[in-house]
Amino acid sequence: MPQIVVLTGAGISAESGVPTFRDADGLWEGHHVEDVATPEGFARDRSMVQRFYDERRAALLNVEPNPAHLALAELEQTMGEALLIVTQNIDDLHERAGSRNVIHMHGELLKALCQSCGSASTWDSTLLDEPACPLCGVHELRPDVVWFGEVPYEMDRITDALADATHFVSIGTSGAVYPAAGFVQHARRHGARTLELNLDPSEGSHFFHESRQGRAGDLVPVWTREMLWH
Ligand code: BJW
Repeated sequence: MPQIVVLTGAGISAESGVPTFRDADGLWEGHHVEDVATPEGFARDRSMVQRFYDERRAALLNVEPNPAHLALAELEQTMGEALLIVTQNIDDLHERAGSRNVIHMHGELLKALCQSCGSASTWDSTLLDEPACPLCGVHELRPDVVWFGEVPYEMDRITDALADATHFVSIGTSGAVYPAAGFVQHARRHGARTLELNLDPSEGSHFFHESRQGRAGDLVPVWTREMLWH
């Protein structure tokens, strides 16, 4: 049985209407990344960052999984736990498509993290109004997402899965952010066949055995059919 690790990035959700991060103007929905995706930016202007994530959380209600998310969920129905999705995305579109074996290495928009007691709670409303933590009652909640300089979630489980993988597939990520950008080399060193599916060649395209260019909604269903016929 093949062991597949799929890494997904913003490009897989682009056709669902979720904006990617690195636009031509270098801004992310009008913001500099260091202002909204660092602990320092949060300390400087807490309200602005809370509002930014509140707006993205609300926007999630108006988007749906696209054929790329659905094809991965269908592949999991056949492969079970032999397919692991490691997503850098904080949306819940993989889960809504039906995928269950998913690691959110950069956290989840629909969770709030208490800076006082450290617990994560399911969260679908706003944080700008500084609500109390449901567990400890302190008003110190922040989005449960991983900013620059913070350690991504479940790194041990991810590196073990990469070492065991027979196939590593990267979908819709620019390869500009570590440690995810280094996963291809780790998997390849341990013998995995590596494939990139992206609109443009990513920064690390040359590390892959194969790179296919196009929209995720077109490329992913073709690749999953190849795996099912394997
Ligand atoms: C399509 C498409 C379609 C479009 N179909 N494709 C110097 C050198 C090396 C590293 C560092 C360095 N200085 C600092 C670092 C480390 C730093 C880092 O990498 N910095 C870089 C800027 C260099 N990394 C960190 O700090 C990380 N932590 C860390 O390293 O801890 C140490 C440690 C690690 C491991 C073990 C122990 C300790 C943390 C990184 C956190 C990143 N956080 C963010 C925000 C999350 C919350 C939120 O979403 O708001 O994560 S930043 C942002 O970038 C977000 C994304 O997940 C991440 C990656 O972006 P992604 O997904 O690749 O999106 P884009 O927009 O860049 O690309 C989209 C791609 O899709 C493009 O290629 C398009 O062409 C394509 N596309 N439409 C297919 N339809």
